[in-house]
Amino acid sequence: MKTALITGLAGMDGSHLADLLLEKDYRVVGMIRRNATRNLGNAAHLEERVEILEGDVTDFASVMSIIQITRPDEIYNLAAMSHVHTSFSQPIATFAIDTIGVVNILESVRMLGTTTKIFQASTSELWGDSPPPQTEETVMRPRSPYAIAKLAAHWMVRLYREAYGMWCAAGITHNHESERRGPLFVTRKISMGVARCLVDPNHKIHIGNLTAQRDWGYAPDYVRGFWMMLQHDQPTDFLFGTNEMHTVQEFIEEAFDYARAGNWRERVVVDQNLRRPAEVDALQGDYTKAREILGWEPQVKFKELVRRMVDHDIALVRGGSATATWR
Ligand code: G4F
Repeated sequence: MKTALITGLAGMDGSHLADLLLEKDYRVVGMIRRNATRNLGNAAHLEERVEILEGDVTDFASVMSIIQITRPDEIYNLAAMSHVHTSFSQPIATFAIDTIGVVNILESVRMLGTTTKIFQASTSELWGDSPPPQTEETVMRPRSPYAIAKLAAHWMVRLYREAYGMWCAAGITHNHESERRGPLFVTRKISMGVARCLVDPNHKIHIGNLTAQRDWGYAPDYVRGFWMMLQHDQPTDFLFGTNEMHTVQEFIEEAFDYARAGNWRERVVVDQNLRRPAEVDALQGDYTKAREILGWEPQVKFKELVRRMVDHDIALVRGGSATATWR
């Protein structure tokens, strides 16, 4: 039985990955931040099936001791401050979590001298304003504190691979969403907003900009790619995307059409306060390398993704448990 350590277990990707690895008979260890109240977030349903250890990726001692105690075959570093807009107001915390976190993992494994394979979650935000479609070879021109922190982490992983021969690699993921997405990301804000519009005639959805273009895929497809990367014999970075690009407005239109929620223009308010100081306009991931080397393909594309999220949130609203803030 293989052991996997997942940082960021309580997040969307962490919980989907844990679901997958448990199906594959892994022993799954999840690292979560110590809080006054234990909050497993998206991983609450896994409490009985995974080993939960409290620690913080920014704290070398806890990272080192968790790796030493659990001796994982694979580490998936998914812990991050992942909200791009927030990184502009919290650049230092973003750097600590998104850059120092992976260095703590790399250093721990290097010092312990184990053969642990390490997956690092890199991001399509690394491409910044490089024109689409992007590939692994596209020039990286990051445009946020988040992207710059992730860029430093990305290069650290590459450095440890080349300098020390360690098995570490980054998955450069384009936007990926699911029913477990946090309510402050635009897709979930829209799917929850549409669901609310069905039951509340006065509900408005506040959106920062309608024109940004993203390559939106389905998170369970992407975590499958992370696992496939670590089963490959060579450590190398892979881009994960769907090679499609849609605007925020198209996401809104699709969600309103599917839910039969009326004219979206009467429900969506463009709110300048939600604009970022610097925007990434267009991201589209050409995943040829992942398809050719790993045999990876996304199963869920744009329309199906919108439908799944909207269906989920309509059920949530009708069940009366949609309490999250989506402003
Ligand atoms: O949903 P978003 O906040 O995702 P963003 O910034 O693209 O980042 C996500 O994907 C990255 C992968 O490429 C990850 F690395 C990152 O951690 C995160 O998961 O915004 C998507 C787009 C942006 O252009 C944003 O400006 O939607 C635009 N947008 C327009 N109005 C909005 C809003 N985004 C948010 N969150 N809220 C709005 O009201």
